[in-house]
Amino acid sequence: MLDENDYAAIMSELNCERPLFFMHDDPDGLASFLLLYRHCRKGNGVLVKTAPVVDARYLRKVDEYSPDKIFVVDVAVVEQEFIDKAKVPVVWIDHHEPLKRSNAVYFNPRVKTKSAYFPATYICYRAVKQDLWIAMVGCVGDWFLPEFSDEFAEQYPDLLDRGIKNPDDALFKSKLGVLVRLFSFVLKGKTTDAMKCVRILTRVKSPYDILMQRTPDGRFLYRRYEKFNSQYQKLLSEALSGIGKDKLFVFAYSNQTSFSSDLANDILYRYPDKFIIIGREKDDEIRMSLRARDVMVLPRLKKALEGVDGYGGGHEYACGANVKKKDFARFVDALKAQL
Ligand SMILES: [Mn+2]
Repeated sequence: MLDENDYAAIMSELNCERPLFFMHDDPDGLASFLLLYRHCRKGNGVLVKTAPVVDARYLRKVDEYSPDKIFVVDVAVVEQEFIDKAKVPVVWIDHHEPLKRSNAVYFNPRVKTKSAYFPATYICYRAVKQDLWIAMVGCVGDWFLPEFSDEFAEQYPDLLDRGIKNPDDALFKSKLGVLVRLFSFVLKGKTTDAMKCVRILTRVKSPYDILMQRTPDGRFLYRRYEKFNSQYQKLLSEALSGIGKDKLFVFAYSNQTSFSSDLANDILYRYPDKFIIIGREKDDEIRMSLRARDVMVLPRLKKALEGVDGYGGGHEYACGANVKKKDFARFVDALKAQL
């Protein structure tokens, strides 16, 4: 767990002139960036797409921008080579499995408490103490209902009911959940379009500007959300029509845009006793999101990956994996055998 000294240290790190922020491309990463950026109102953001890794490929972004400091938020891996070659201080705020790196300032609650679960957004909010609504979007996006939920429900009673006591209900039974999906969907599609939405979000004053489309900015974001939401709803009903009696539920699709983690979360909420694999075909691979609630996903995934051409990892009950198409059936069988 981090404490007030850590949060104060994050605040003093933000005291710089040209920060460059690398963020994970999901609601937690986006909200983390927004909280830090909206506090200092300086610098530039970069989306870390595909794999949650900041490595030497991203040095080009550093060269282009010439920052005086680099922040990395909600990205599981920062390679030592990146830190060494970036030539400016690197501040890394994360909540995945802790890694050992030298010459980076590292804030991760799991360094001290292995089992701690606090999204990166939570850490950033405890530091900057502003933009409560953005903090709630990021936390609930990572299935976490923070202690400031009550304060939020008081200020925005129509966005979150005070009776809601778990993140699932916040995600699927409240208007806050719409904002979470919006934070997820506006990051989809072309990076230039996604970054336009990110920039708009740095200046939005109120969540109602978006939800009620009260301003041109809010309307733009909502339209972008609707565009992807209609694709998403189509895929969701297609997936749901295939639900059967088996413990294991596998749905594969080949959309250009990935909705795997959104679909996996949504279907798990409706069918909490299923083990869910949502896979998207891309080139000769299947890229998957895996979820379950009553059995651990990570150890079963590791075992199923033995002897197949693929890799994967993540949290205990929520993982991602990539397997070559030719091995997919064997991978699914290996998982099934463990259920
Ligand atoms: Mn994330």
